[in-house]
Amino acid sequence: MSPIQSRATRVLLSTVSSDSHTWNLVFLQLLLEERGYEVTNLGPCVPDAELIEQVRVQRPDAVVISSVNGHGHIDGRRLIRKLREDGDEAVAAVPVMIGGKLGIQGTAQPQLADELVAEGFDAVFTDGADPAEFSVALQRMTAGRAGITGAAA
Ligand code: B12
Repeated sequence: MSPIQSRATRVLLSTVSSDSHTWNLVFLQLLLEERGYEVTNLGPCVPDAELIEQVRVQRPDAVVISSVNGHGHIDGRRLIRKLREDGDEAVAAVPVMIGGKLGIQGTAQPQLADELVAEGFDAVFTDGADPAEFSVALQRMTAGRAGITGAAA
């Protein structure tokens, strides 16, 4: 008889294709790992196709996108459209959040969050968003997705 084991919630962490900043990713990886998530960090300047392929291969419970160079709202929009249009239903439906410094006007662009949600993101954290909301949103997005690795024989 093999025991039933629940597994850690798996997060694919990435930035967008234009963004070479890395400490935001390191910070988020450590934060998530500290909270018990299993994190794969794809690093800087990730092409859309590579990110989508990693979702296909790794089947994460959630994707967290971080961008701080100011192009995040443009790259993010393009990326989420491609992801949501993917022919693989599981890829297209993966929960995705984006956060960081997504535009170049700081907190003066509050409409960006609504626009990105309308494009398909499940949650958006613009500059100045409450960090406590991050954990709550991630838990909500991944609720029930952390699966069972073993089955009772
Ligand atoms: C270091 C740095 C660089 C380094 C990066 C080196 C590296 N390997 O990472 C270099 C020199 C390469 C660089 C380049 C550029 N940079 Co730069 N850089 C910075 C700097 C000084 C620090 C960034 C950093 O490491 N912060 C530490 C990490 C831990 O914090 P963070 O990035 O702010 O992330 C936090 C939050 O944003 C939030 N967060 C981030 N992502 C997410 C995601 C979610 C889901 C959530 C909930 C929260 C969240 O949580 C993090 C922790 O608190 C900032 C200015 C600053 N003081 O922030 C500018 C800054 C990010 N850079 C900026 C710019 C414009 C550029 C360039 C375009 C400059 C240029 N003209 O070439 C290029 C872009 C290159 C590219 N292709 O992306 C601007 C972005 C402007 C904006 N968005 O409004 C900033 C803000 C400087 C400024 N004030 O103008 N940069």
